[in-house]
Amino acid sequence: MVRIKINRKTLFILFIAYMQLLVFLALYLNLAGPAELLNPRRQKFFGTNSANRQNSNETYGTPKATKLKRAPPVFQGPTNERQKAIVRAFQHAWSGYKKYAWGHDELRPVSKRFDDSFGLGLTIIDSLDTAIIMGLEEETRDGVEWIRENLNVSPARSVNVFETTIRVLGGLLSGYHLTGEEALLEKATQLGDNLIKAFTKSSSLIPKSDVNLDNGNACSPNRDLSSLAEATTLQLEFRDLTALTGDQKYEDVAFGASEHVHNVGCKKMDGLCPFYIDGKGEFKKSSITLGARADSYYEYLIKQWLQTKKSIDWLRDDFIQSIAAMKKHLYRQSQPNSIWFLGEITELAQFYPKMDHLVCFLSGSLVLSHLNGLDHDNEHLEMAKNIGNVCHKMYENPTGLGPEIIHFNMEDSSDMTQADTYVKNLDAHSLLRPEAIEAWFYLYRVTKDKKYQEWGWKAFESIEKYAKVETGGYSSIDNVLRKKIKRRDKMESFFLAETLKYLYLLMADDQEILPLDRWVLNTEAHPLPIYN
Ligand code: DMJ
Repeated sequence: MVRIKINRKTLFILFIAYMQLLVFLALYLNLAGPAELLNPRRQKFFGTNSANRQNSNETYGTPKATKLKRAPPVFQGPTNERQKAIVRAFQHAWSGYKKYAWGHDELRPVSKRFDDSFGLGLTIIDSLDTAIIMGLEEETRDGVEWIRENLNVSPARSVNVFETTIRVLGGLLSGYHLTGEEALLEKATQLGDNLIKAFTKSSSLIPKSDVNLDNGNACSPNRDLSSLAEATTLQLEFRDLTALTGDQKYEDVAFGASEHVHNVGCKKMDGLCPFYIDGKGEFKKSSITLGARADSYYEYLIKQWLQTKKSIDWLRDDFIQSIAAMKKHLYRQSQPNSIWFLGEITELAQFYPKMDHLVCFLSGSLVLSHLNGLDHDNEHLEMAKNIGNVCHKMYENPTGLGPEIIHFNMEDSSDMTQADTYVKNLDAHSLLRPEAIEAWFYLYRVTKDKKYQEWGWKAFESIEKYAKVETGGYSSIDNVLRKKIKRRDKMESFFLAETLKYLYLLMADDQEILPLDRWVLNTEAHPLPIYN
């Protein structure tokens, strides 16, 4: 009989080999991504892929050891005349861009030239998931091919980290989720590695506002200040990149900025924060607003809470607290017709009855709150409807398009013919922004009230009438109060990424496309999955 002598050292080596085999098997069978193994906190957020399989009726491709991957959903394309018209508008916008600006950032449709402030082929990436959702195969194929063959995510230029994250990183990630095309994830990861330097080169948890995508230099050119929105609207995208790559660093740096703002607390105004924050992470005296520079901070509180499967309580609590503070400090009624709106608090602590078109986004966040059990007395839904309503009022003017900013009359008056709102000349332009239509999309999902579709359709007809440029593309316009329009010669990428996407979703017969309990739309309307 052969006797095998096993000493303690051999036993130890065998034990290690056995453990490695177990880990390898777990990864191979996709029972847990490496990130779950590395970081127990993430396990709470994303669970495991085996849980995904049980709770979903989607089918899965080959399990990849290093990624959380779902099979892309299938989109059937337009099912009614309104949707078909919106798809034609998308194709008109895309073909103008393709003819005169292909590979550049944005089309200038009147002069048939282009703008290049990012150097990233912005419109292709920002629009890609709209083409996918609309079922447009040729546009999708061309877009993916350009990204695969031509996109250089390290151009030698300084870009705004927030804009690049929400539009480009968000667009690449959602494109990946909706197609499964590996090149999109590869580019997203390389871009994430360039953008992350805005955090690693900062001496605080707040990232620099700008980063050079080539040499990694990072700075905040405006007096070392970042806006609240710039620092706290990166987290959905960076967390998704972590979920897909298994590399924890992306989520950690981005979430650090959110945690910092949470810890500072903005207690003076019950959770409403001033819109400037400096390089040391300290808030600077500045206005309080739901509009430019602050808006998506509030949006990402609830959307991060949803993305992380409701596992981080303080995100939910900060959101609820901030809505209560909005009601207390910013939510007012105009005169004489008592129209609810959200105003601002100036640097000098005065209430200012002004509302940006951007503020209309808040309806969506309030609807999400309502749908997810945070709205006990339907107060959030009520507020969402009132904001949807005042955003519709913004569109009641000669062109039927919404201006950039609106002001409200607060003077007591018995003269009921007096106007509740007015638009200053400098604020009368329209960039064809999405937020009002976004609001009506969310409100339609929750109420099924057809008036929201009608409002959206009217806005679309006005876009067709006043913003369409015959030779291709759509243009921002100078003054929505004048029927004799002057074009601004710019087609913003968010017109394709958001405005047309929300219109298409709003008109859908099947309101189960991109169900809101499975997808969270980033602030640029790029859908990212809620992992089970
Ligand atoms: C978009 O880039 C995003 O929605 C952002 O959060 C705010 N502004 C524009 C569209 O208006």
